[in-house]
Amino acid sequence: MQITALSGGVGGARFVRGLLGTLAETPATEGASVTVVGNTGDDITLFGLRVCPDLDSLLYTLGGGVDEAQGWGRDGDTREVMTELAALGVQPQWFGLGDRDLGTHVARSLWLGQGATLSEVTDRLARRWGLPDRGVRLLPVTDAPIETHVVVDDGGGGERAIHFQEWWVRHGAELTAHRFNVAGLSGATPAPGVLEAIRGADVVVLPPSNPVVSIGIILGVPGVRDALRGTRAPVVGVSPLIGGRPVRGHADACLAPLGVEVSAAGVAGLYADFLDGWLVDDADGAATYPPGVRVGTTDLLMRDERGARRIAAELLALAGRLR
Ligand code: GDP
Ligand code: FO1
Ligand code: CA
Repeated sequence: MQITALSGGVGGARFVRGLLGTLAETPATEGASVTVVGNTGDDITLFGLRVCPDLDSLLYTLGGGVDEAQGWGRDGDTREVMTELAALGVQPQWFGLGDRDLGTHVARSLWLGQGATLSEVTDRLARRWGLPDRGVRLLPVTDAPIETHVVVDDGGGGERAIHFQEWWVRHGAELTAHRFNVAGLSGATPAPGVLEAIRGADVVVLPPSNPVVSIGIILGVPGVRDALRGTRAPVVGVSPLIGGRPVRGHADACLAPLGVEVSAAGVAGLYADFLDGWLVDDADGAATYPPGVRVGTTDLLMRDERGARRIAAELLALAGRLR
């Protein structure tokens, strides 16, 4: 069985880790492989280094090297380099890069500078983390450098665009977002293998990732949405909202500028043109969902890896790919 997942960072990575656990413990899915298409709209260049937060969360989580409490960054990391940069007066200091994590960014930037594509770089990093041995292929959604920017008030009656990470991390998403602009998106093409992974899958899964700045960016890469509409595989997803609220992060502040209801049903509406199945929390079962979408209910909180496995199994069952 070939499973393709479209993923953001922490929520997506925790779900995919659970999916791998479910596949490993279910005899019927022996030999299944998973292609993960990762969001790159969060990517940012800092101190001359290219940082890809969502790809890195996937690499570290699936590879067993993530800081479990944060869900991003390396386990056991230190901040010696950032401390030295602060002493040198180097900005910005609002984005904290750990020393081990910096190794990833140095290697990535070096290889990109030598002419490797982001796909090739990601493949080298994935091998370092043992992903192929776990049946996982990690693809950036595009090799083009794309960046999500957030349009906010400039304080003088006009508007200004800031990098998504500045809005999210520095300002805690508290500046009202008027809209999201994704630099480079309209001219971007899907990375090698992305469209094939969607068209050739037995099932396409949407983890509980941010619908606007994670999955929304992936869907915005020209060709991806059409591939989802056209694939013969069932497309099934997990709601990132429970009881009208994000479990973590600021998905509510991301949905507001789109005028979309902050609910499991509102998010399903964003995917209605290709969605076959939608797994929501028990608390959200009574809402009205887009016609033609098969809705399943369960406890959607991933308290631990076992919980993520259970949710992944329920999603595959909803898609008719388990039991
Ligand atoms: P990010 O890139 O690190 O923000 O991660 P993602 O985009 O992959 O996922 C973020 C989303 O995951 C948020 O909107 C959360 O509400 C959602 N999320 C996190 N933990 C859980 C959980 O346990 N259950 C569900 N259903 N959603 C979750
Ligand atoms: N999130 C924070 O809230 N503060 C940080 O300082 C921070 C640093 C950071 C460094 C590397 C990395 O891969 C991720 C990092 N994140 C940090 C998380 C991340 O940028 C965001 O949670 C997501 O991109 C939001 O989707
Ligand atoms: Ca992200």
